[in-house]
Amino acid sequence: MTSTAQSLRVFGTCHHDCPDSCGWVATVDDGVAVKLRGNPEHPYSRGELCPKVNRFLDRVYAPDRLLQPMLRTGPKGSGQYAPATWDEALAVVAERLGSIVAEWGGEAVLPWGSAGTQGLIQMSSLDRRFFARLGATRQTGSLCGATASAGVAASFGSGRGADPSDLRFAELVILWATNTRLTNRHLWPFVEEARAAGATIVVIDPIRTITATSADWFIQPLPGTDTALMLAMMHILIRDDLIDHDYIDRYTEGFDRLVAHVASWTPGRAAGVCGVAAEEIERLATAYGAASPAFIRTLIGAEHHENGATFFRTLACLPTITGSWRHRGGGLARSVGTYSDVNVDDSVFDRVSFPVPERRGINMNHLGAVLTDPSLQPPIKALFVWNGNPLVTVPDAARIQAGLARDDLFTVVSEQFLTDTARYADVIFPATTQLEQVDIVPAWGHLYLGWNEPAIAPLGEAVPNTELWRRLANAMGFTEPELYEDDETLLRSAVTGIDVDELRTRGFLRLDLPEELLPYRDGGFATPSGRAMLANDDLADALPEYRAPLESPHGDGLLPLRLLTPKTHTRFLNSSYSHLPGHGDREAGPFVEIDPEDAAVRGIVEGSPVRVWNDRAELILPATLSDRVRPGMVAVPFGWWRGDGDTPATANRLTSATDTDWGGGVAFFDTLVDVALA
Ligand SMILES: Nc1nc2c(c(=O)[nH]1)N[C@H]1C(S)=C(S)[C@@H](COP(=O)(O)OP(=O)(O)OC[C@H]3O[C@@H](n4cnc5c(=O)[nH]c(N)nc54)[C@H](O)[C@@H]3O)O[C@H]1N2
Ligand SMILES: Nc1nc2c(c(=O)[nH]1)N[C@H]1C(S)=C(S)[C@@H](COP(=O)(O)OP(=O)(O)OC[C@H]3O[C@@H](n4cnc5c(=O)[nH]c(N)nc54)[C@H](O)[C@@H]3O)O[C@H]1N2
Ligand code: SF4
Ligand SMILES: [Mo]
Repeated sequence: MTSTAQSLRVFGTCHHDCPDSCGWVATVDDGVAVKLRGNPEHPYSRGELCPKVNRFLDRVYAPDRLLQPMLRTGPKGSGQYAPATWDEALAVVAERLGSIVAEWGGEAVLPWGSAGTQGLIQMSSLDRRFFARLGATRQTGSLCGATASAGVAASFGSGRGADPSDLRFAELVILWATNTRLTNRHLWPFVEEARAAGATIVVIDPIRTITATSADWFIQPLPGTDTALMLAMMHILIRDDLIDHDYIDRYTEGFDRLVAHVASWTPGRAAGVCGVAAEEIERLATAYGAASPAFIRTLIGAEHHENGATFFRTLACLPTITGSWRHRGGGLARSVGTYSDVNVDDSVFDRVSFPVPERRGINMNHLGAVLTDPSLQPPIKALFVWNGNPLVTVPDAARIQAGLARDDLFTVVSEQFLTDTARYADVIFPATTQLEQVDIVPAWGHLYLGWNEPAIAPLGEAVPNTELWRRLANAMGFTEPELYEDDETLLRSAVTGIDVDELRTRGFLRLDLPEELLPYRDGGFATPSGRAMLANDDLADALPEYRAPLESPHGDGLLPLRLLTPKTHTRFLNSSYSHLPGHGDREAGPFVEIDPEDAAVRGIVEGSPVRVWNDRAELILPATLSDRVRPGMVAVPFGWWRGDGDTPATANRLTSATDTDWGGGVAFFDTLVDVALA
């Protein structure tokens, strides 16, 4: 922190659920933040933020920020509230919660928190202790990341991979199921660095994204079919001996079984599954095998399929049989979040001295089903939502809406804005933004920890999440001291081997890891044998198997079009910002992208209002005819919310909440719809 006569400059770190965790500098005049810029010293984000956060101060000081507790006065969803004091609102919660727990037991309470902030303590810390003390149902599952991690772990014993920025040393970079320029934009300069040094950039995505149009080579498989493509690549790599026998002998197990398994996965067979020509698969495999080294970058997109974990497990085999792990610029990178374990141990937040009863777990992705399940014992009678907007971001959202509308459900939401979810709350507590709260931000796209110093005092009566849990504990009459730890104590209790004061002064510090990460150069996989498992007998499929999506029924019948609902807008962060004026895409409104062939047979022209429907919901959207999608599929951007509680534009009303194969994730990209003129 530095100051001059007029203004203060305060280091912070972006809290958004985004791999980049950019460093920033806030300029504060007389207690008011007047400027927010990227911290030019930050080694990864290098002084740049993004189109969303360049205007973060508009969000912080938005006229519709929630700055007081609110009690519902109208019907659920109507958005009618009266302001209340903290004492009044806490008393309402304590009274309702007390009687619910007395009548139904603690498990009638469901916590639902996501990653609205991914700061160490404001994402999740005291909430775990508070809900353990209450004996509430445990939140399990994951909307993001766990399936990818579990998939890689099925091959490597852990989800760990390469440092993404090492792709600058590669000769061939495959951006596989990731929209780098949109979702991970600060990695793009490293991609350009590789290209400037002669690398070829390949994008593999069913959608011709802005990243695809910036690549040298774009491959467009049908959604959910990549495993077939990978099996055929391995077929070719083995057939043409583009593999590293020494690496395979020393550091892997199951290779002979893999060889036998991929023998039938000819390029022709894979072409029939994924809709990529056999010659293109040949070229891809050959380029991958010949490059020294070749780097694969993937992130989250591909996990949201019924075969999502299998995608990652199979992908992990590619750099392993080619031995590209030996080289900087080789291997496979996904989230590097777990590397922060070297300096951060968030399990301290689970440590309590009081006895905690056995508690059931409920997968956060099943929200719609559990809120509407009359047979659930005990039923969910109280729901807490913070750091998330599930009515927009969780699949099967029409069912969630029906659940939230239940008169006998007591819903508490902590928010910065009156989101579609918050409109169903009985009690709303106002939440601070990152400018108003202290935290340490572990990153999942790079290897630096970020410090976040509060730049301004909390606006109105907003409080950080940690303070909310302390106030709720107090209102409930709980006395255990670990429920009341202050933020500084929480932060210091969870970090080790790092000088917190230095982190605070500099704004960021690299994790205590070698400069050259090279996690599997000499084997060292986290499996029982220390070898990468090309076959894994603990899985239902010992060898990576292509399984067509929708093998398990989920009510989509035989509708003809596959619906993808990915992140599309540079100015949205999941559902955040979509209601703020000036965040551009808002005015354009949501739309459905359809291939001209699929449009023509339905009499649809550019701009036609169309019904996009399945048995879960129907959206009426303008059609955009586009070669960004291929025939047989359509795309609706994710993240819109309308703010009147009716959420007609939310893509997740249509999506499937089916589980992924393993890992606790959700397969919302395996959704079938049909489209017709409205
Ligand atoms: N601007 C912006 N940035 C963001 C976000 C945001 O909302 N807006 N969200 C942040 C979050 S929470 C996350 S998790 C990351 C996600 O970062 P990414 O994983 O990069 O993004 P996604 O859009 O989830 O998915 C990436 C791509 O996967 C493709 N895809 C879907 N199914 C398949 C498939 O079967 N095969 C292949 N090959 N590709 C497939 C989609 O078409 C999409 O283009 O982005 C983060 N960054
Ligand atoms: N169809 C479809 N569905 C998806 C995805 C997709 O690509 N397509 N992506 C999935 C992915 S990868 C993810 S990560 C999820 C994201 O799902 P969510 O995490 O629910 O999404 P956000 O829209 O980021 O909601 C975060 C909310 O937290 C609030 N918030 C921010 N900071 C704080 C704070 O400090 N305290 C409190 N109390 N609140 C705060 C914000 O105002 C915002 O409303 O969505 C998933 N759903
Ligand atoms: S949202 Fe992502 S890219 Fe934008 S400032 Fe935050 S961390 Fe950086
Ligand atoms: Mo995510």
